[in-house]
Amino acid sequence: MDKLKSKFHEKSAALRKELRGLVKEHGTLKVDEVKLGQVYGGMRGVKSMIWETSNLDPNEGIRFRGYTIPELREKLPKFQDGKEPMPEGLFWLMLVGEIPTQEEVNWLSDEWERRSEIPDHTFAALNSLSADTHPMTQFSIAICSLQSNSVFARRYAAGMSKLDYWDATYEDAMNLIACLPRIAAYIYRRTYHRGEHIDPDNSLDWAGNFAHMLGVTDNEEFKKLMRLYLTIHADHEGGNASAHTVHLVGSTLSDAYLSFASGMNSLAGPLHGLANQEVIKWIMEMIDSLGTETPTKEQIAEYVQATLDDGKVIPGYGHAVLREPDPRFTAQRVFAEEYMSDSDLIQTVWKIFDVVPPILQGLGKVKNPWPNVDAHSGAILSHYGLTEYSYYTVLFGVSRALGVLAALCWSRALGFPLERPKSVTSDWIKDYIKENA
Ligand code: CMX
Repeated sequence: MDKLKSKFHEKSAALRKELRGLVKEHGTLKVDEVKLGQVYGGMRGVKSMIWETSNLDPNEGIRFRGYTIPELREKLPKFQDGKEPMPEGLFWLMLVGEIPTQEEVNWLSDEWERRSEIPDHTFAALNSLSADTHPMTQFSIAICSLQSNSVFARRYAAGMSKLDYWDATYEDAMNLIACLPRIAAYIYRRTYHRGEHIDPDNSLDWAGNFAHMLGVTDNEEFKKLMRLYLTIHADHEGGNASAHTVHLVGSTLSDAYLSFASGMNSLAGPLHGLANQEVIKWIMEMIDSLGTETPTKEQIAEYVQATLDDGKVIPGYGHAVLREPDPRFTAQRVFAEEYMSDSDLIQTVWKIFDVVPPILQGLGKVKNPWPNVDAHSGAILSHYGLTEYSYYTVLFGVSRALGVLAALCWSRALGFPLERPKSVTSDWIKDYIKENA
């Protein structure tokens, strides 16, 4: 058994034992109460699931196993003498709760490279799709097509014991994560570059190799960006739509491939991950409509107002949990300040940041007027030549695999049951009000 797997087994078996006792002793302890507004309001804030890999504070933002993004940038191992963390290190941290050594992260890079062979039928499935199929649809189909490799599905069919679910899920998670850069790059090249594919460079790390296979630019900064990008998008606790979808589907014992593909279909919605393409589309339309690449704050304010008057949301702003600027936005801003602060597009993103919050605050209903992760990413990607914005959510998806699949390993190891909350009808609610209000 490899070192990561045996560490995970040791830690998860100990927690499983502890939790059994804890639930037995305190199972009736109230941890929350649900209000009618939450029942009709998308279950905001209802504490109803366990997610070990990260936690989201409304004001401070995300912490991965207790570490903030600036701390991860400092503490996680780097590729060669680079400054950005390697996503391999974050996966290790999320899975076993320890910052790995450089040697451990290098091992994980090599291990993912070893597991990265894609079956021919996955390429054939992608090649059968029309080139205008949305990249997220292609991504989801490719992931489903890989499911024939599922160790969990094969061992389940052969009568695997419940106690081994964690083991087969770990194998699936590792294999799937290993394959994602190649698949995602294949989708990019077939959709936007006449199917001229670029072979992997196995001297590179997971994120660096992905950047290489995308073939957008020779600029080494783009590899650094991918390391940062694939780290900061990886996890956002368990209640967000894509993570929760993976959790829900996984709770039926669907394997990691089917569960993750479902999560990607959820990420593909414009209120969630697709917002990263919507942001840059909205900015480009604004630039076109104003006829200038350097709009003033006054011009931006008018355009924002016109968007709201048309009954649309301002993409990249607002959040269901956060109540302050998203630290993932700030991390990208810090990167942009270092490498491209004189870009007109980046300057526009920063002006939008000054203009939008007071306007949204003025509406009196928006709970969080601040930018989220999606407000910044498109401008940085465009700077390096990745201008095909309908591809952006695939990048988010590749990263999101790290968190949701580490969490799926925990769900299987802790023996979580089928998820099945209770629904009621509006008639039931009306009767309840009559009797209780
Ligand atoms: N622009 C305009 N109106 C907004 C808004 C925005 N950016 N954010 C929220 N509102 C509106 C809501 O549409 C809602 O209006 P109605 O009452 O008329 O329906 C009202 O403000 C209250 O919403 P809220 O409680 O503040 O926000 P929610 O928790 O319901 O929704 C979110 C959160 C992210 C869906 C919402 O802020 C939004 O639509 N933002 C734009 C899309 C976006 O950037 N999504 C990406 C989020 C991050 C990610 O998952 O990747």
